[in-house]
Amino acid sequence: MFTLLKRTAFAASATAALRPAARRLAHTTTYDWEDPLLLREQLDEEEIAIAQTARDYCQERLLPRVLEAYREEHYEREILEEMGELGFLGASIDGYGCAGVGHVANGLITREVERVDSGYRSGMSVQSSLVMGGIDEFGTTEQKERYLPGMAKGKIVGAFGLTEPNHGSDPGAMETVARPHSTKEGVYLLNGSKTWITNSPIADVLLVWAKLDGEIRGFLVDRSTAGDSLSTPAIKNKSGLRASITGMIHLTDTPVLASNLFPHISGLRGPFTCLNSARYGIAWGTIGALEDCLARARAYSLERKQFRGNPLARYQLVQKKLADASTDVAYGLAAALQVGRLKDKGLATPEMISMIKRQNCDRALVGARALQEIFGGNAVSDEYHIGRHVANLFVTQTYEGQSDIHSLILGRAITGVQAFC
Ligand code: TGC
Ligand code: FAD
Repeated sequence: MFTLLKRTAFAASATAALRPAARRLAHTTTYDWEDPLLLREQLDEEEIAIAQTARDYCQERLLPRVLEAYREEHYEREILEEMGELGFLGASIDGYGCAGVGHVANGLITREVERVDSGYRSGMSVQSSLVMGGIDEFGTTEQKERYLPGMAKGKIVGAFGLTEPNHGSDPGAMETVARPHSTKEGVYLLNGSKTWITNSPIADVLLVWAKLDGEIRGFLVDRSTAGDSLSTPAIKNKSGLRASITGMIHLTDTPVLASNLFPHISGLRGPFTCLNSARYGIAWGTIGALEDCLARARAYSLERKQFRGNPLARYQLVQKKLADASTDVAYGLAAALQVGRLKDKGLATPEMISMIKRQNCDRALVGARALQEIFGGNAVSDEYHIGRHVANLFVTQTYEGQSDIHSLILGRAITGVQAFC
């Protein structure tokens, strides 16, 4: 059994429990297509053990469920509880039952989850980075004590409501508003709609960003006290991310106690601080998805024979597709690792995160799409998994700031000139 809870205990028990795994990850001096630039040499023992724990769980417990989940567009809430048991949720947070591991270890977990499916990573990211991270950063002690331990176990599910039907890339123009209740002291009423919200139909607590006196503020909308004034219908028939659950948030005079307002943060810095952490996770995760595509395409190309009994892998055009994807994997991991190390030292900037989010999402999508061609007609069968990754990776390139938006963030940092307006 593998658990991350208790950082020091984890390293000790993992060493014994994961000995066969450690052998698999042992040093080699020959070129290793699964780790071309020897990422593992840059990791410490604890990070290697955590990565292996995550890989074992994801391959043994998530992979067998994903096809059915994707077909049925069904997300099992229990997955968050399983992840909670292993310490995956809010893994970088200290205290409140969280594992308190470093940002690189957290990234390695994300990579393993998305190696199976971006939707599973999405459910975990929203819980961990966007909601638990937000509460940890901006919540009161009382808010942290009320929500974080249950969220770390996956017993309380969170959602993050920023995007609206009329405002996606420009959340600063949001229309959702909060106003003090006219008769009840210490109560706010929220009105508005959020859309494309991961986890919203199953969420117990929804971190909703709304304007109070014209300023963006963060409210923890608790389903247990919101009653019928809150509705969170699922958005069905998605063409990607079908193994995660996505919905809307409708607020009609929804009461929120003043004690559920983040007291000291206003403006877009609030939601964007949460997004920095989630975007960093996506940079690791999308490379995990590309690695899965690469491994599957390689295996297929070695097995499938065309023209005088030759395996596809013999053909130069096929090898180029594999080489391109492999290079993007290696570069993507190296960049994510560098930003993770800087994050651990407090030296990462939002622009660095925009750079790796954009590049890794874009390259993973391009790479997966090229590798898909190797499967020929079989790519259309979901049992080959590649089409699912391609559809998912389009979404990862879109949410948490579409790639072109990250280009503009970088362009602004390079030139000092604002291109959004
Ligand atoms: P701008 O003038 O750039 O900034 C306004 C204020 O925000 C601060 N800020 C940041 N703070 C911390 N981290 C960051 N990354 C920050 N970026 C900006 C900034 O310093 C400023 O603070 P202050 O105190 O001076 O007011 O604002 P803008 O309106 O010009 O922003 C433009 C832009 C493009 C940067 C921004 O709107 C943007 O990034 N748009 C993309 C929207 C987005 O990412 N939405 C994500 C929704 S959540 C989601 O998709 C979850 S999916 C999860 C899953 O399922 O995995
Ligand atoms: P738009 O903002 O309408 O953009 C459309 C296109 O125009 C994009 O290509 C964009 O790059 C481009 N564009 C926009 N402005 C400019 C400009 N100034 N210059 C050049 N190009 C521009 N949101 C949440 O708040 N919480 C969630 O949990 C969440 N989960 C999601 C889950 C899924 C499955 C999906 C699909 C989305 C989710 N989102 C979530 C929403 C997501 O963040 C938005 O879809 C994303 O920010 C883009 O906004 P939009 O869809 O409104 O596109």
